[in-house]
Amino acid sequence: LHRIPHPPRRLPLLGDVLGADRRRPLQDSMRYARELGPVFRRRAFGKEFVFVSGARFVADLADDSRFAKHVGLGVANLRPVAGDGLFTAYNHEPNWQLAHDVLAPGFSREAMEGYHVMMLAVASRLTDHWDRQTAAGRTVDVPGDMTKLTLETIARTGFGHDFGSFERDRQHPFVTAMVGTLTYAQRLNSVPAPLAPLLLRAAARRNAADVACLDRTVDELVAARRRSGGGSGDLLDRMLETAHPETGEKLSAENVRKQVITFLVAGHETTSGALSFALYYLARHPEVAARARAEVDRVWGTDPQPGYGQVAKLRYLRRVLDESLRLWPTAPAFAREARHDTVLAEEHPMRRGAWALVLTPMLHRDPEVWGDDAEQFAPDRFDAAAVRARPPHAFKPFGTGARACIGRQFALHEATLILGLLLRRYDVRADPTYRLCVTERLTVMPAGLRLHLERRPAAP
Ligand code: MNH
Repeated sequence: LHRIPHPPRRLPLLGDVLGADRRRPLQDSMRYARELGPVFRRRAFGKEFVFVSGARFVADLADDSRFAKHVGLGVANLRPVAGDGLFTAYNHEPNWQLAHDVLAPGFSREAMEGYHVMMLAVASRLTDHWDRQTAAGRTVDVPGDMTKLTLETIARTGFGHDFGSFERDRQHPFVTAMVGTLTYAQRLNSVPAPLAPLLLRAAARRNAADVACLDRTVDELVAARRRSGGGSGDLLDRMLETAHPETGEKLSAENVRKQVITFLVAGHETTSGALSFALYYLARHPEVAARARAEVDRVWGTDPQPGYGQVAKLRYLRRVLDESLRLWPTAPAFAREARHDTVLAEEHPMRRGAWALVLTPMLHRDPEVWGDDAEQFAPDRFDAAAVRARPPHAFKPFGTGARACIGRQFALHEATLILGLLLRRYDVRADPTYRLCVTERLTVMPAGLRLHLERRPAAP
């Protein structure tokens, strides 16, 4: 450990906490990575935390035979919310494998084709809303409306549920509670664990109320499904009815509750951020937007309902999305622990159970892989030849290995579809005074982003 660089001034107990930006722990750590390099450590409340962002080191951490997901920091803090649900389960918990095997077919190609039509239906609620805003000469609230869209999409496709987000003046209480729990889980990292009940007493009480709200929402949703006696074979049906193909085991009622919360949250918050950042970059780079729009016009024509297979054909638009996820991967860190004593990249000895946090946005800016212009938005980095020329583990917006994102294809399909529909329908203009301001609640989001839209005359 002593060979790993750390910030110069360190206080007893507090460590490197002074001067830290407690509302933006990720961007704070990104600053340290820029100063201290691809592997560094910070000390807080008597503990050392190792941060990794060099592609060479992350490639080694991605070796599943030596490393596995570590449930720590923000993820561990979400255990009271999501329990042994898929995202927060410990590797050794039997419910992980059980739920993974039961739910994975819910993300197969056939399943995705079924979601596509529902995604289009939700998209039309967004464009109806944006048409009205635009006709009234108003700008649109990008992160707010992307959150409505992605929540309705996962609720409809996965659970046959309608939160009515676009018909409400304020966001749904489920979203308020979710943002509360994510913010609280992040804040827990900024105080010494034993003092948390004291220092965060009021916040802890609010958090308990938020968790209760999430539980209540989900319990009602599940009860409604049980009353109606089965849906269309969606994620919720799988959770409630499907037995494991080998063991015949089913998810328990308590575990179903945690999975529903997990999927409703993980299934929309990060996709909302990804869409918001992509729209930010599209508005800032008119030449990129023009090229992407020309592709949509060419591939989709004026077909008002592009088919499932039409989405993956938007190759350039997909690069725009990848490049946005490179600069701002919306789940911006993941942790890896050593499965047994090992040496990281033949340099740093790690004991069994020792772990490190991968700072994905800095991995995605490693100049050795991405070049000296790594901070620039340039979608052509993702053309096929450039991707082939890069080492395999340099781009990790969906994590890695057995515990990587199960919803990746879902998110990419939804986001590409929506960006295609929006580019075809509107010209987007950025507010020239807007400065990118990234808020953090374990996830990242471009705060306060509003866009000025104009309907394109001939667009369907
Ligand atoms: Mn998703 C795991 C990023 C969309 C459901 N997701 C992860 C991880 C990352 C991630 C990173 C791994 C975290 C870790 O190692 O600790 N996820 C994203 C991003 C998007 C996203 C950037 C959108 C863009 N995720 C989605 C969607 C769903 C989903 C959509 C569901 C429909 N994600 C999950 C679940 C896990 C996960 C569930 C946990 C998987 C597991 O551990 O088995």
